[in-house]
Amino acid sequence: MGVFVAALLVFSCSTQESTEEVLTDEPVPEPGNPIITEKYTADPAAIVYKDTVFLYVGHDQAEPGHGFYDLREWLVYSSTDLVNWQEYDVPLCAKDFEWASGDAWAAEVIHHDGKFYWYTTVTHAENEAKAIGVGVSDSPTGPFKDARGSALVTNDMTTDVDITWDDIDPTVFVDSDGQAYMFWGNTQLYYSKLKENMIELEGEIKTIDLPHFTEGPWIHKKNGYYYLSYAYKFPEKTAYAMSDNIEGPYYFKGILNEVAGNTNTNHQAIIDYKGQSYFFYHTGAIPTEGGSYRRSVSVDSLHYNADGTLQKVQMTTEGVGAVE
Ligand code: FUB
Repeated sequence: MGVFVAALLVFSCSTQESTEEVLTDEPVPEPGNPIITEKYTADPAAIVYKDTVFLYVGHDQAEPGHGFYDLREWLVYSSTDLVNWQEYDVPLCAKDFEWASGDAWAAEVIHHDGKFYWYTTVTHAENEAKAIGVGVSDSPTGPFKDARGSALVTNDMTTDVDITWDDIDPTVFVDSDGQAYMFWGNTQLYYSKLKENMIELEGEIKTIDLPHFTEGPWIHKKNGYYYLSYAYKFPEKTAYAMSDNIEGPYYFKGILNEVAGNTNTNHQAIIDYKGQSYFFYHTGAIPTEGGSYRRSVSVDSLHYNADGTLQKVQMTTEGVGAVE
C-alpha cells in the first residue's frame, strides 16, 4: 500500500520555495477521477493548443477545517491523453496583479492572435470587492503578467445586484467573425464585447437572465449553436441554455450535471479533443480531507443529441481512459 506523498517541483506564490505536500495516507489512486491528485484543484478551464490540452485551475490551499476559500495561485497542466498530466511552474498568482489583495478565484485562458489571455477573478485591494483582471503570455504555460496594470471590471461597473462578489468567473469566447465576448457574474449574468486588443471592454455591459443563475458561466459553440452552461442554485448543479445568437435569447435546456460529490460548488469547462467532447468539473472527492474548500478536478465524456441538446454528464471514478 503506497503512501500518497507528492514532492512538488514547482514554486508556490506564497513561499517562493519548492514544497512537499501530503494529501492523504490513502493508497495511491488508480488513474481515473480526480485527474489531479498531487494538489487540491478547482474551477477548471481548458483549451486545446497544438494537439495538447492545457488545463488551468485554481489551487485550493485551505487547511483542513478552514471554512472558506483560500486560493492564492493558479496552476497549469498539460496532457495529450487526458490521463497523464504534466505540471509546470506556477504561471500566475493573484498578487501578480499589484492592485489585487488576493483570491485566485475562477478564471479562463484563451488563445488569440498568437497570445494567451488569462481572464481572472481576484479581490480588488481598494474596496475588497471582487474584480476581473487579465494576464497575458506568449506561451500557454506562462509565465503570465498583468496585461493592463488595472482591473478590467470593477464592482462599481455592475450595479444590477448589490453584492461585492458579482464580478467573478469570467469566460471569454471569440466568435467566427473575430469579435470577442466576455461573460461573467454571480447572481446576475453579465456580458460585454471586448476590443480587438482583448484587454478592454467595448460598449456597454449587458445582462442575460437565466433560471437560478448562481455563477460559473462557460460559453462554447458547436454546430452553429451557442451553449451557456452555468452553476445553478446552491449547492450547485450545472445547467445550460442554448441560442443561435451569442447575445441571445438563450433557451433553458435543463440540468447538465448533478451536485458534485462532497462540494457545494460545481464549475465546468467544455472542450472537444481528438474527435470527442469532454466535461471538466471539480468535486470534493479526494479522501480524506477533500471538501468544498479542498476540491479536485475531474473529467468525463460529454455527449450531444441529434438536435444539439446535451445529455446529462455521468460523473465517474474511472474517468475517460487514455485518449488516443
Ligand atoms: O473557487 C472560488 C469560487 O468557487 C469560484 O470563483 C466559483 O466559481 C466557485 O467554484
